[in-house]
Amino acid sequence: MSDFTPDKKYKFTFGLWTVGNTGRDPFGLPTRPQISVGQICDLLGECGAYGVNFHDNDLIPIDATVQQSEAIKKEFRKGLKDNGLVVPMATTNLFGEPVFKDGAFTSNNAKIRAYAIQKTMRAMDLGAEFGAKIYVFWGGREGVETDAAKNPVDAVKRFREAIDFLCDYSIEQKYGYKFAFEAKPNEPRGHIYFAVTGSYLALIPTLKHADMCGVNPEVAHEHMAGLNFVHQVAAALEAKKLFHIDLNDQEFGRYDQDFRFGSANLKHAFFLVKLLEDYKYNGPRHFDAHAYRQSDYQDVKEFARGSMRTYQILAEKAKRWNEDKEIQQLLREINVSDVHLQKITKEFSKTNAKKLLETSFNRDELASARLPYERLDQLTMEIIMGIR
Ligand code: DIG
Ligand code: MN
Ligand code: MN
Repeated sequence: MSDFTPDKKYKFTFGLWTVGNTGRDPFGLPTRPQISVGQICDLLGECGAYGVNFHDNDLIPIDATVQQSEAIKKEFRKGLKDNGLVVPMATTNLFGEPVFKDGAFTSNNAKIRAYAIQKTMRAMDLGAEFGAKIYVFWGGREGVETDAAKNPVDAVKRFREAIDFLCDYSIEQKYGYKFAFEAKPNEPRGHIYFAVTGSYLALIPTLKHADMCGVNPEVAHEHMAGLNFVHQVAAALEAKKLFHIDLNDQEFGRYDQDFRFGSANLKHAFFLVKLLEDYKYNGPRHFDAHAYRQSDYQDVKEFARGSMRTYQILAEKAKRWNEDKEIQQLLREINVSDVHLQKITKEFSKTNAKKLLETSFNRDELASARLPYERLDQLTMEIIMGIR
């Protein structure tokens, strides 16, 4: 049994804003002091993380002078070097400043849309400076409280225009970015456009540079929509569009809780880890989450360690599931093949259509096939509960 020391092969990352979260919430003031980017790097280094991500203004405050900016970048570079951390992903804060109160790329004001694109260009420059190759877009303010305010078709067109422009900027600058779109159904807007990962998977083929665009699904955000996150990730994987992933946890029907990975829905977390490991997902595993508001920084480290440990523990359990003889026997019984029929339905032809129409099926016999899912699920639960 491994001791579950964080393994770099999993590329565990955290945002500056995650372990640096000061515990503020919409109803309460910070419960932890703000720590510097250097201190955040030291904390992540101590916990064994692979990398760290940032929004432009997590790193460089929006009104920083050139001198302040250079000093912070110097401290960050030292923190990365001292702790052996890399920066796989960067993103833009297009949701904090009042100017974005009615959206950024989808704002009704062309000047604000242009400013949002400019701010993103500069943030892409900053990310490239630290070697980021994945650029995340989370449209936290791209939405409405009333549909009287904005035409939702115009919103899609405005978002596409911004992304097409920024893809060309990345190409012209030779940044080599892969863009990853992150969905969320609401909060902070009453209704956010592109509410779920599938919304972005539908948009991507309509983009000028669809090849460099993918998704960054987040557990909490799909759970907020009441969806099975594993199925959303499977759709992205199958489409070869899973460019990044935000791991955390979330009670269904709640606001965006951004809990420690696996701390609310262990069974869902198990199947997610199994999916990522079975399909050899090779991107960063980013814990976009934060410690409870009651935690001090000693406990914030436990949040970070716990996120990574849970992932690795579940990866070991997924391996056990794949190697479990009774489970694998049940799967063989459940999955009935028929070489002849599979050949016919694999590709349409007049001959195959004729053969299929001439085939007789015994519905009662087909319906009587056993599906021992209770036994299969109980065995799965016993692996998750640690007694198998
Ligand atoms: C929130 O879930 C969003 C922002 O924190 C950020 O833009 C993105 C990065 O993973 N996730
Ligand atoms: Mn979230
Ligand atoms: Mn996120």
